Amino acid sequence: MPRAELPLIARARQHASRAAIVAAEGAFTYQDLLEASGRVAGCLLDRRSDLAEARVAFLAPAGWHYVATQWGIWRAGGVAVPLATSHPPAELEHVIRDSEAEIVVAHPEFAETVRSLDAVKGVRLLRTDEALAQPRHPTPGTQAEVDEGRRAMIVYTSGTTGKPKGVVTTHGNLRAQVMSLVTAWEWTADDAILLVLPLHHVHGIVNVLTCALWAGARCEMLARFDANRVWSRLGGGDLTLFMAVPTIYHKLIAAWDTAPAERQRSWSAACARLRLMVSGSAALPAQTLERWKTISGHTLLERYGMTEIGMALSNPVRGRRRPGSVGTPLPGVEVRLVDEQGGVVGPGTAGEVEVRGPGVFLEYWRRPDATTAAFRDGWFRTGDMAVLEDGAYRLLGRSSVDIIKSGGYKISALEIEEVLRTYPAVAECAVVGVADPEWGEKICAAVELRQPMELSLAELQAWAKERLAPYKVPRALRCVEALPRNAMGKVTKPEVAALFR
Ligand code: MLC
Ligand code: AMP
Repeated sequence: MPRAELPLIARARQHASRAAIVAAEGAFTYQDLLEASGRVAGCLLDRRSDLAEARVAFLAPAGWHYVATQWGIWRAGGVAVPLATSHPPAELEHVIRDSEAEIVVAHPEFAETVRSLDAVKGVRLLRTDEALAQPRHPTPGTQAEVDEGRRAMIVYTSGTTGKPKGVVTTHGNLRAQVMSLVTAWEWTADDAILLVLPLHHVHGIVNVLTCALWAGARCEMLARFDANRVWSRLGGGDLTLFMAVPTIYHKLIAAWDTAPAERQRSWSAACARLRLMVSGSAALPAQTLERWKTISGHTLLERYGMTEIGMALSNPVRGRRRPGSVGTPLPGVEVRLVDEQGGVVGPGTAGEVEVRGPGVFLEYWRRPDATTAAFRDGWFRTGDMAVLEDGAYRLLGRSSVDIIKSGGYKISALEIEEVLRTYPAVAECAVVGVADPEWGEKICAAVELRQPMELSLAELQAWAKERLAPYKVPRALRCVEALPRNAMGKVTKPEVAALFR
C-alpha cells in the first residue's frame, strides 16, 4: 500500500469491484479507476516522484478520460485545473496562462484545439488516450505522497474584477466539502447519480462526481445536457439521485410538456422512485418548484453554495423543505449575516452572508490582495445578501449588480463589457442581467455606437462567440445615443436594465 494515500483513493480500494463510472466509453469499476489513474499518474510523473503542485490543465468531455485524468493528476501530486469544453480559445488561453500550467492534457477530440493555442508554447502536451494507455509505473508508488494541506484544484470563477480568478482548494478543503454533503444528503455506496453538469465548476465536480466516488456509488455521465436523453435515463428507474441548476429543471419540464401522454406517465413514475432531487447554483423559481413537484412527485431540495466554499446551506433530506429558502448550515459549516460595518445582525434583518469552516478555499491563485479582501476576521465574504427567518436562510440577491447568474453560471458584466469595448463599432457599453424564467438572468448589452457605424444583435453575437463562452454572449442589444448616467457620470445599471423590459 502506497504511503500517505489520499482518503479518496484509499476509500476506492474498499469498493474495488463496484461500478464507479458509466460513460460514453463504457462501464468501469473502482479497480479500473485505480489502475487507469495510476497509469495517468505514471505518465505525468515521467520518472519524477512528485509533481509538487505543478498545475496540470486538462480538457476532456465529462466521461471516463476526465475522471482518470483528474485522479491521475491528484495521485501524481499535481494541481488539477479543469478547462471548459464550451470555452472558445481566448478563454482557454486565459486559464492556461493564469494558472501557469506546466502540463496540458487534452482528450483526442480537443487535441487540435489545444495544440493551436498560443498559451501552450513551451508547455508539455499530452493526450488523455496516451496517458491512459501508459504501462503501470514500474515503482510500487504510482503516486506521490500528498499531504491534505496541499493544493488540489484551481477552478476559475468570475468576480467583480475583469477576468475570472482561480479559486484554489486543498485536498483537505475538498474532503471537508464532500464529507459535509455525504453526511447531510445521506449518500451511500448503493446510490447511483446521473451527471449532466459541466465539469469545470464545483456543482458537477464536487457535489456530483466526487461525492459519488467518495461514497462508493455509481456516477453515470453524459458529455452534455440533452433533455430527452436525461428523461430517458431518469425513466430507467435505476437512479437514486439527481442534481442540477434551475435552468435544467426548466428545460426538463419543457421536454416533458411536449412528450406523448404515455411517455409522460412512465417518466413521472420512474422519476418518483429516485430518493432525492437537488437544485442549486441559482435561485429556484417557485413556479419551477411547483411544476416539478406535479410532474415528478419530488419537492426539490434547494441548497446554496459557491466555488470558494463548496456548499454552505441546505434544506433537509428529511423534514420540510421550504420554498424560497435555502435552509440551514451544512455539517462543519458556520454561517453568519453581517451589516455593512461588519456587525453581526440577528434574525429578521438582512445582511451579507459570511462563511467559515474547513471547506473554505485557500486563496485566489496569485492574487494575495484579492484573497485578503475576500475575508473579514477569518470569515469568507460571499457578496450574497440573506435574511434568517424561522431558523432558515432566505437569499435576497447579490450585493453587486455586476455579478450575473445565467443558466447557473456566474458571469461578470465587467468582463463582457471589456470584451465588447474592443468591437470597432462600440464606443461605450453597459451589460446587465435581466430576469428570465428559463435562464434566471439573460445577458443584455446597451451600446453607444461610434457614429456613423451601425450594429445588429446578430453581428455582435457572431463576433462575441469567438471570444466569450456561449453563456456570456449577449442575448439582447439596445443601441442608445447615451447610456443612462448619474450626476457623477457613472452608468446607472438599474436604468440600463429598464431598457430591456
Ligand atoms: C446557452 N444559450 C443561452 C445561454 N446559454 N441563451 C441564453 N442564456 C444563456 N445563459 C443558448 C445557446 O446560445 C444556444 O442557442 C442554446 O442556448 C443551446 O446552447 P447550449 O450551450 O447547447 O446550451 P445547453 O447545453 O442547453 O445549456 C444549458 C445548461 C448549461 C443549463 C445545460 O447552461 C449548464 O450546464 N449550466 C450549468 C452551469 C453550472 O454547472 N453551474 C454551476 C457553477 S458552480 P442557439 O440559438 O445557438 O440554439 C456554482 C456553485 C453552486 O454555482 O452553488 O453550485
Ligand atoms: P459560483 O461563483 O459560480 O460558484 O456561484 C456562486 C453563487 O451562486 C453564489 O454566490 C450565489 O449568488 C449563487 N447561488 C448558489 N446557489 C444558489 C441558490 N440556491 N439560490 C440563489 N443563488 C444561489
